[in-house]
Amino acid sequence: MTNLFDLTGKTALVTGSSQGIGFALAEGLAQHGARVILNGRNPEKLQAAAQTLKAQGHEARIAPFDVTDPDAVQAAITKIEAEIGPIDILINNAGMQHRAPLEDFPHDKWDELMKTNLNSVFYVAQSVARFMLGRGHGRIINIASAMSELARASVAPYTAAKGAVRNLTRGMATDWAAKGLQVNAIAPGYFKTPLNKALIEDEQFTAWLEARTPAGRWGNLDELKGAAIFLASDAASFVNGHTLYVDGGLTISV
Ligand code: GCO
Ligand code: CA
Repeated sequence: MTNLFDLTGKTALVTGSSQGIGFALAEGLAQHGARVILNGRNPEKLQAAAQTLKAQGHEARIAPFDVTDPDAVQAAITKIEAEIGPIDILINNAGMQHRAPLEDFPHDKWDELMKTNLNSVFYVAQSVARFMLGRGHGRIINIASAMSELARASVAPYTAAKGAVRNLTRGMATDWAAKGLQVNAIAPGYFKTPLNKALIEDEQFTAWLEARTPAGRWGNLDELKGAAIFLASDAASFVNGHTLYVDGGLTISV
């Protein structure tokens, strides 16, 4: 009986993976046999994260490049394919948050947020897909958000970007599924990550979240791994354009 979820021998690139959701997903894929390549802009943080995975007996390398710079992305992906090997799995996780009332939202912060949360998903997927299409197989997982479905005050630009990530995922699937690629998204609800530090420290927010979420709590980062392993594995060979919400029921409840 073959294990449909086994990722042994696969190479996975995870953007924004020195900490938070990206690191947890890289760890999850590694725990199921994948060789992982960690990406971020800070080589020292990446080295430390890779060291943590190696100490667990996993194969981990680093690829520091700026996912918002299309030329840097193209050069980095070409280098990875040539020097490390074919990328079988891409997780587009890099993202940022900036909270402010929309009427006061700075234009430069809007541009930075769109570049990091949306443009990067296009740039990295396009560069990686060019290689995957040549091989006739590959799996791309974009990290959307509960905010792909819901909205809340002070994060309208993030909400717009994550809504676009959900639809870009569908668009990628329609362009690339016939050529052997599966492209899907994971939409996390609220997890205790560095990106949410301000929220974690806000007791009022946690009280609101616990009341608003059917599961009644924040998610634990390890609870995101299963969705990534599934969508990265042969078990998802006929799943395309799907957004899988991992949110304790937040997006389906009133
Ligand atoms: C916020 C949070 C959310 C989470 C997550 C929820 O301020 O509402 O940052 O956007 O990060 O995306 O799914
Ligand atoms: Ca862990």
